[in-house]
Amino acid sequence: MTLTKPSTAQPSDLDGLHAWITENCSSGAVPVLTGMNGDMDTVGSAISLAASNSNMMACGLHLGRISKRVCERLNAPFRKISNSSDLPKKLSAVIIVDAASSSQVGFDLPDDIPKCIIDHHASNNWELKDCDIYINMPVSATTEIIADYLATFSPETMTKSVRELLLAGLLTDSGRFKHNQKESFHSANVILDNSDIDYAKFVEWLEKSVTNTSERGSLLRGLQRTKATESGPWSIIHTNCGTLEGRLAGLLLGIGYDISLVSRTRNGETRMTARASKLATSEGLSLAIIMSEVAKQLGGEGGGHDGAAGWSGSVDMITAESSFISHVAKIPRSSDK
Ligand SMILES: [Mn+2]
Repeated sequence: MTLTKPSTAQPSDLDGLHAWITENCSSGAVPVLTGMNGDMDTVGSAISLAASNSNMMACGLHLGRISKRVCERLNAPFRKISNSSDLPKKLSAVIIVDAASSSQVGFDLPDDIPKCIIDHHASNNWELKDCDIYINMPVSATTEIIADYLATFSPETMTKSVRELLLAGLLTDSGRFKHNQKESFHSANVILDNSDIDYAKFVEWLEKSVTNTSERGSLLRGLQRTKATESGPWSIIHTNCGTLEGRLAGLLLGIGYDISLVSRTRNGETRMTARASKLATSEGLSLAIIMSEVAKQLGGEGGGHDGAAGWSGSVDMITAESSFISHVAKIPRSSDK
């Protein structure tokens, strides 16, 4: 497994992206594939981009909880597939949005056609050929790249529905504008400018996340099992939970620890979900790097962002958590120097 830091894209890369899209969409169908977690950023990016060309179609394995709600509200076109044989037969190319490696798509990609990757993760495992194009910008959400692209090259695509998809992706990936860079406010303005979206109303609707009785029970049991530990200069609060790990990790971080970690094991696969405070990431902690290190040590897949990352693989929970905690201990804290 290689971990390469992509060279940061320049705004002029969007010209290259547009040329690639124009060329490849002229000769056949181009599916826009989402990451298999189906989060709002990947789904919002795929559907919005696909709206700009009739030869594109947003496809993926899964719609996450928020994505499903937003797609239902907007009646947004998304094709659920289970593997590459569900894709149209004559493909001219494929676009993958918001995924740091081919394995994050969840099925084997056809390898005889050009691919375009549009992403914002800090590290990646893509293997590229000459006909491929890789766009990576250090933004808080992939929908920011798509918004920039559409506003420049296809402004007529920026309908109210597309803008809401883009905004929902940005809101969720930036933690409701809590851990984004200042440039994200520019993106938000590009998305909202000259639209009749009622911003406050939209946010309120998006925030309304209804949990059912069994999910609340699961979260509550997760809270009851919570343990705190010190790992080197960092404080960690951790537990395990059968569902909604991201939600629980967010709740736990609110208590004031540097890091929250929530694990779950199902059918021999363990999944870890971690969140870190802004203070911790500003003092040198990167959960993306730690999860990649865990993957190097234990196998499986790990990565994400400095403040939010995950790992999954086939070891038991104790082994996975121990690996995570021991990697955290090795990171120096800049305020300690
Ligand atoms: Mn994203």
